Amino acid sequence: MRVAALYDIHGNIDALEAVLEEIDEPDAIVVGGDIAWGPFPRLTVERLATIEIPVLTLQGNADREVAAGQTSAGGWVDEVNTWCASQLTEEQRASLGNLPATVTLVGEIGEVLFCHATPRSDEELITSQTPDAALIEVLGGVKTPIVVCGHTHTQFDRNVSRWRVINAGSVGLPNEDLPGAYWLDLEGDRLQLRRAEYDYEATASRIRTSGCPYSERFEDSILQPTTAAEATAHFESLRKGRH
Ligand SMILES: [Mn+2]
Repeated sequence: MRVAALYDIHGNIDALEAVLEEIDEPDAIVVGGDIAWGPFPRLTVERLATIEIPVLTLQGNADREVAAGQTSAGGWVDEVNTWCASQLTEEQRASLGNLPATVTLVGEIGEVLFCHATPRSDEELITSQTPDAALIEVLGGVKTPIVVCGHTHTQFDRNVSRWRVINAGSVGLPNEDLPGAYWLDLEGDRLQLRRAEYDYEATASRIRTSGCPYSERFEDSILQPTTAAEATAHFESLRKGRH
């Protein structure tokens, strides 16, 4: 079995195209949620619908919020959310609202559970630096030995207790040391964290004229992403604040 996991595309159609060009005839694609919220919501949703190999799509927090037309975050995030919702048809929004939270696949590597943030939540924060005890608490009831997640937009691959936890990274809005479209290639018993390149300057200029509010924020994060270390430290401080 070969599976390409494409997480957190976030309306970045060019990044999605770059990954689709790089993937080598997988048996299936798992789209790990947070599809439309970003500069090209409609193009992204429509492109995913044209893929001819089986696509299993999960719901991320942003998909849930775009479908509902509101976010819990408020501020600029909510403004972008309202705009994204306005770019989609009612049918496209309804389908974002109806996606499953998790999917499980079985391959040579064993059973793999795909979720957006954690198996129990579409917005809980876990990172490469989350202490083992906290991660074990999050994974408590999970029977599947391999868990693939996203949401925090930084790739990692770690073992804790009886689990292997992999963050597939973000296709469209990575928090990584280099720009790129980050994804996970699962082939047989091998898991490979990958990065595709595309023309970041061209994408940034395209975003500038997309009509998406706060377009400069998207341009900046594509040209010069928040680094993995900065993002991880930020998410760890938020995570500690919640517990
Ligand atoms: Mn998310």
